[in-house]
Amino acid sequence: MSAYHPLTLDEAIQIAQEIPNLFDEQSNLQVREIGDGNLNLVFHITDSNSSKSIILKQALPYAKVVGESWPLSLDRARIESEALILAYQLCPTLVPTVYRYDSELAMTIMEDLSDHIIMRKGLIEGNRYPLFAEHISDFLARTLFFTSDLGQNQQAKKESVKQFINPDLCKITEDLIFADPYVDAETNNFNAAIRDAVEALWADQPLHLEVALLRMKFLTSAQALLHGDLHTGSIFVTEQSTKVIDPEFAYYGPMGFDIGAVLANLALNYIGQEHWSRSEEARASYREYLIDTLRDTWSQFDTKFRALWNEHAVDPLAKVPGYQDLYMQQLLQDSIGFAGCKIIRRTIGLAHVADIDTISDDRVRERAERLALTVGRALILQHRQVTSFDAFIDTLEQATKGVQV
Ligand code: SR1
Ligand code: MG
Repeated sequence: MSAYHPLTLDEAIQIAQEIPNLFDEQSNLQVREIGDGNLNLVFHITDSNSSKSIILKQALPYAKVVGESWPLSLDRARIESEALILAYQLCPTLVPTVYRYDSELAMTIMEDLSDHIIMRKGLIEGNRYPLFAEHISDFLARTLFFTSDLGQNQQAKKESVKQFINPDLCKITEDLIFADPYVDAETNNFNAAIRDAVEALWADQPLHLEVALLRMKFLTSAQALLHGDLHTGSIFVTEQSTKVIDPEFAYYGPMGFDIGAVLANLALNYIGQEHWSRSEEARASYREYLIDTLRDTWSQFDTKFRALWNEHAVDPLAKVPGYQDLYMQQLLQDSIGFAGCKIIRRTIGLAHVADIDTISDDRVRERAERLALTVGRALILQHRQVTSFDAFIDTLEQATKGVQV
């Protein structure tokens, strides 16, 4: 079964059966295709005679969300499996184990995380994840530090940059996050009720200037190996555990892009709580939990990244007085700017988030969408002046108090 083709259910079972030391001969394998993302096939394979199960993920040669008219390189499957393996070396408890990668079939076989829930779903259900900030700040600090020029040999890093050149997937981001939402592009997808606010964004020259600067950074800054798509749909959680999946967008880019993705998606859930069906008190309490998680994520990341720097930096100028503080301030500013871009793209661009899209009341959904645009725009416009993470929280809370439909 060597030449590339999308696998059938039977073929997925056959492949799973042939993996050495995984399922035994008495196994009775069952399979379901469960891919609900935008790009790939995902097979869930279980043995009904034992508790064993695996995930087989196969890249399609086009973007599933659009169809064959949007071709995509199968090399992203290699990038995803190599990024997962690298992340496993740096944070073994925070990513699934990769059992096998097959370049011909563009397929990765990995640990099944069915005992976890996709974080976006968990947040929409109103669950709390008390260890998430600790875990994700570990993931961000370790993956970003040790793949940067601060944390790895600078010649080795250049080889690694080559390994993770990912033009097709970067182009998706360049278009869908840093270009299309700011013009009347065909890929845009928004609620007709907010057209006035969208047209205002299309005409907003000061905003476009800031987006151009962030886009330039995404295009040119090979600061560290990024996950590249670190939203809450790429994170599995339980109360005790966090697992980052799906790094097919991995490439060497600006660190703030990954940090901003986490911040933006927590903020999108906060914004989506406009639809809260429980008591006002319960909504306020859940929003407080999200604010605490946002604060803890940034502050723990900041502390951990600085600690890694103090202990492990290999750059000969790393100890220059003042360098670390300026570096961290730049990271904060980048993270806030990228978070703003991500909030806007998830509101009016091609791919949305269920946190807002599933709000059934039209007026409430419209209010949430307007709030998202207000927050995203404010974050982008101020990002180069920010000196404290409080600016992110203040923007979110003030805008929430102010937006009326
Ligand atoms: C065509 S792919 C649309 C989006 O899905 C992925 O999760 C990325 O966020 C991408 O931008
Ligand atoms: Mg994905």
